[in-house]
Amino acid sequence: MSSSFIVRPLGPSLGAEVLDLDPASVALPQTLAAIEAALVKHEALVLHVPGLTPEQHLAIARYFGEPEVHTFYPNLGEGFEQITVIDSKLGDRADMWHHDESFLPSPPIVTMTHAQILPPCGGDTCWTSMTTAYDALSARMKQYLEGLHAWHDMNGPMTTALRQNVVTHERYVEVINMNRRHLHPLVIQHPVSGRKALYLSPTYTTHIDGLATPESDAILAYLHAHCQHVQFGFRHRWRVGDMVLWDNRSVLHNAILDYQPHQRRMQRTSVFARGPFHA
Ligand SMILES: O=C(O)CCC(=O)C(=O)O
Repeated sequence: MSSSFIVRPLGPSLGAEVLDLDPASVALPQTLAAIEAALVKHEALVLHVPGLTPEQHLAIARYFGEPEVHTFYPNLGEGFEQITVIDSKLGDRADMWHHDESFLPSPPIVTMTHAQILPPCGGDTCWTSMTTAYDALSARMKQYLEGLHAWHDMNGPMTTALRQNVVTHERYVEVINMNRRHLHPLVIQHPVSGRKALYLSPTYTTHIDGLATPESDAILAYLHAHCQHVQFGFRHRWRVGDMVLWDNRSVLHNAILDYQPHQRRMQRTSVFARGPFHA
């Protein structure tokens, strides 16, 4: 059994694929250490693992951190509660730019999604590199953002979901009452690479703490537009059996909703850091 593989970059800012991976070696510590190093470098990493078992999926997740049992989505059931199912047939999708659950005090650091059922075309996922976006800011803007914090809130997307009939009113009220919001620095530092990244999204970030509303709105509008420049992005066209891992401290992602009425079903796990989620 070989634990070595080739990493081929897929995008200039982020994204790479792992080639010649021995499927039997995928959950070995030495393979996972090499996958982790490639993930830190490339921020989103595609593995071609059609035969991946739920046991192997969880072994990969446990290597990176504490796998989450997701509050909102169904899962694979007993023994595999940490493997969440996102199935368009149930109305579930994530067609918005976001870091996973950034409204939590310590949001997931890595997410891994394994494609199960795909539409004939469409259903791609996009990522944007928040480290490259940060690097491209002017020195003046970097200075301005230093020390600022922004609120991340679950209520806005829940209201959108209610309006789209994706959640019931009972579920909406239940989630709103959880009061899921948290203040995070606008710029975080990756604990392994040391790179700085913007930490904000049009989905969850409501405002910058301590600024007047028009100033906060103008700065966030500028930063959201800046982060979505195509040159910071990477788009993956899925094949059944692909697993993409991404580092939520370095990227935003958005799963394009352009395939209805076809089905798209993914199995995914996100993991929490065992220590602080940023440096
Ligand atoms: O379905 C996808 O491609 C990604 C969905 C998503 O946003 C997630 O799993 O966090």
